[in-house]
Amino acid sequence: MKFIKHWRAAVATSALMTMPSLASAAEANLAPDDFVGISFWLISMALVASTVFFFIERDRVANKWKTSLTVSGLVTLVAAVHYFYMRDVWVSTGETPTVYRYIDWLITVPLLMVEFFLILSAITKVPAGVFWRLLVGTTVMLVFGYLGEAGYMNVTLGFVIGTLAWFYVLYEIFLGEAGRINAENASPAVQSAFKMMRNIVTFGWAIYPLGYILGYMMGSVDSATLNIIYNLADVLNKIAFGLIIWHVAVTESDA
Ligand SMILES: *C/C=C(C)/C=C/C=C(C)/C=C/C1=C(C)CCCC1(C)C
Repeated sequence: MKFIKHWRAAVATSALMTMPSLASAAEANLAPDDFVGISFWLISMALVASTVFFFIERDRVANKWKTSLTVSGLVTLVAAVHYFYMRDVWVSTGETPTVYRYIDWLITVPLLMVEFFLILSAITKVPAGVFWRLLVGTTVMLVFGYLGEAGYMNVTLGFVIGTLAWFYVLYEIFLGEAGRINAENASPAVQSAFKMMRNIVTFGWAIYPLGYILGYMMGSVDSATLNIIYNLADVLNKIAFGLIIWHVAVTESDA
């Protein structure tokens, strides 16, 4: 108890000491009319809450579903930390934090894709090839997108190769082995989750290559609009995607 009291006092003192310096850096604080900045804040907090939710709910589902929820929680955790940085870049400079987005995507997108393998693995035996194709396909998509956007290779070529890799993973989950295993072996609940997740990867994910074309290649969308769209897209593509998995895990565990 004594220790906690001292510790509390220490925290309070150091908080007071940092306050003047924060106040003097007023331009680094969120302005009430900075709606892009506010959207960065909102999604940061929603991602933190989702992470806690997925990790706690892991207790509630059958063993074979736990890995899926762990991965959902890791996706929102990694994204939350990146959003803290992106929010700071935006609020203090008004610039688009592209490099943080790509680092975030490089970790979270392959993990999201591997969820297809994991939910099928909870119900049947799935060849490791499915895992690797989903992982490598998404990684190639992002690496070439980055090389194009950062100017290490021709912008259009980077975009074309990235898009082909996206089509490749779409093929895998619609018509390839993953799609077939789902159609032939999955319960109705798993099939319906698989379908919703597949639609997210098709339509929700299309926002990013569109942003690349309109925002980066053509310059016809301003960076504020683009950031709001990306921020909202991540609510669907990371949090709602995780909730679909949570829902099927709970349904199948209770069955
Ligand atoms: C949570 C973040 C997600 C789901 C991000 C997804 C990003 C993409 C689907 C990016 C796709 C791109 C292409 C299909 C072509 C090349 C340019 C990219 C990387 C923007």
